[in-house]
Amino acid sequence: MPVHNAEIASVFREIADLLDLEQANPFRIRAYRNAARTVEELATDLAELIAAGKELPRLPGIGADLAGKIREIATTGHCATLDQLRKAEPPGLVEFLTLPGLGPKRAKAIYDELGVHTLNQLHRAAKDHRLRQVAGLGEATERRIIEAIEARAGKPVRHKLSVAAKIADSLVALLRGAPGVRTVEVAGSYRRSKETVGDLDILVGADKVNEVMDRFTRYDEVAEVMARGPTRATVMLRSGMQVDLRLVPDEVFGAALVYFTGSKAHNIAIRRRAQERGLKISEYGVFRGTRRIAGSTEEQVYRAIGLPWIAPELREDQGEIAAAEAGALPVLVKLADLAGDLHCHSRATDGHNTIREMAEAARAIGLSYIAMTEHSRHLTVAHGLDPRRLLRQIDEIDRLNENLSGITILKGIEVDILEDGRLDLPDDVLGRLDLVVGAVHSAFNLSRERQTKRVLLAMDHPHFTILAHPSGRLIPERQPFDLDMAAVVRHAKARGCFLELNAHPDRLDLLDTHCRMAKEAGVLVAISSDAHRTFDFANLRFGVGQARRGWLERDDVLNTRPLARLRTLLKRTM
Ligand code: DGT
Ligand code: CA
Ligand code: CA
Repeated sequence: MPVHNAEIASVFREIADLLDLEQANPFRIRAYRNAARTVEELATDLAELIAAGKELPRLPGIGADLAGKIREIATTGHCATLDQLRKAEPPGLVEFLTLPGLGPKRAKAIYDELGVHTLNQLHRAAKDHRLRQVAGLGEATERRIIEAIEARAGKPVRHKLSVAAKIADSLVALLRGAPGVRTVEVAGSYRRSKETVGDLDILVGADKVNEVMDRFTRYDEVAEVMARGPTRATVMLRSGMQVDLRLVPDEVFGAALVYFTGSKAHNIAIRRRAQERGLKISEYGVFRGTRRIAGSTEEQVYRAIGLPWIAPELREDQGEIAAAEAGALPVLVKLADLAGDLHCHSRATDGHNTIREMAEAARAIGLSYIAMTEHSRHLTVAHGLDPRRLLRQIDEIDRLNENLSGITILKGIEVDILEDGRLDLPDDVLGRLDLVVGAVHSAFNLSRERQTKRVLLAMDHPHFTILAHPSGRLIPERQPFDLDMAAVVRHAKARGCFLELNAHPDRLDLLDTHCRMAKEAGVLVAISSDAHRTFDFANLRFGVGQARRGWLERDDVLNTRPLARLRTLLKRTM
């Protein structure tokens, strides 16, 4: 079985963790961690290069020793160093290290201090809130550990949309390449752009059914073929993603696509509507008696029950059927509608590229402006900017703007909203910026009342423009914090501020329901990448998907405006 970069990276990570347990040389540990990141982010498959007898590319931080290990892992699937290190530690502890969110120090503390020696004991200890007795461990880690252990025990797991997208993209490419294939559509929650996906549901229209089935079940990421029939198959991929594939005849492709796109609630609602009209609707078509009156396209299916086509992102039985009936469906915002991006970082703080590189990458995907919004000093882990460094960056941006064509860099900041609602930088500095994106990065556990007051106070600040990732959630590990979003939306309207929809796949925050609240209140939403490297602009697609789930149209989105219009909107009048 071929080894992929992600697996090489995870071997390196485990080695680093085990070396850390042994209190080995920190430089050696860091070298493994950096190598893991480098390998993981590489676009080319290293095992493939090696199998093809090619030289490994020269990679930063990967010398002869690590290159040798890459070879060893890629060709044998094992790593002698790792095996040795594993033998030196108790097996329970080695297992703890494979859980997300449990680093070596904490794992060892749990093992030694709490006398917790197996995964079962760890699960119990987390449920009983005993892990908190270890310094640095809190409720969030306990919850994450419980989730990870339960996921392993076969309980359902959900995958981030970005993870699902990578898998879906490769599967679509694989299947489109099969002989006789006419159509491939990924349906289900993925097509509805839900922030997490339980499994992928793929529909294929093709002549040569067996060839498609073979190609699918022999895909090299398949860990197990769970079921295979003449027209459907289910596989488990090595990533833990389950994929259902169905071969569907052309005459009913549209009906199957509607059915398997869901949501279940939407399906039930349209079935009821069909029944009211004396029709039957199923994955095989819309029927009057035994006669099929629609099936080949989605448009036909909806038309047969008296509705215009409804975009997948709206299919949640949240009013879309009434809106369709009334001819009042929104014309949803599209990726191509975005004119710019109002939140990104550079190497000056925790980003990985220069400002110029970020600007050029944004221009390359068709944007005409970006705002640099580095972290502010309070966020020390990100090396946040103090006034002096921010002023220097302002000058740098002025110089860059003189030299760049086709893209304008706006001057901004992602300023921390402190616990009392003050902003983390002085007024005179903030006043020199084109926009101020304010963010909560600390004290997530305040009461609803205090958290809300904190955010409203920040918005009162005359220079405040956009509230970044309003709920603070991180998928899957951090729930939204307690905030009265209706009050925030009202206040944004009153103060002339905007709300961000952070497109990072770990955030997708503004939540869809809150997008709708903003739209109804007339508060514009900024769909922002929060890019930390040039290729992060690609995440905008997930932000747009989420905005569409929130019924947003082009005019509901701040950064669809051309630059001149945007500048007017950014000037606070209230
Ligand atoms: P997921 O996979 O949990 O993220 O969510 P979905 O929506 O992809 O759900 P999944 O994979 O279980 O099924 C795909 C679609 O098939 C679902 O959105 C609607 C349809 N479907 C599945 N089960 C039922 C059902 O019992 N009744 C109806 N009406 N539709 C169903
Ligand atoms: Ca699904
Ligand atoms: Ca499914």
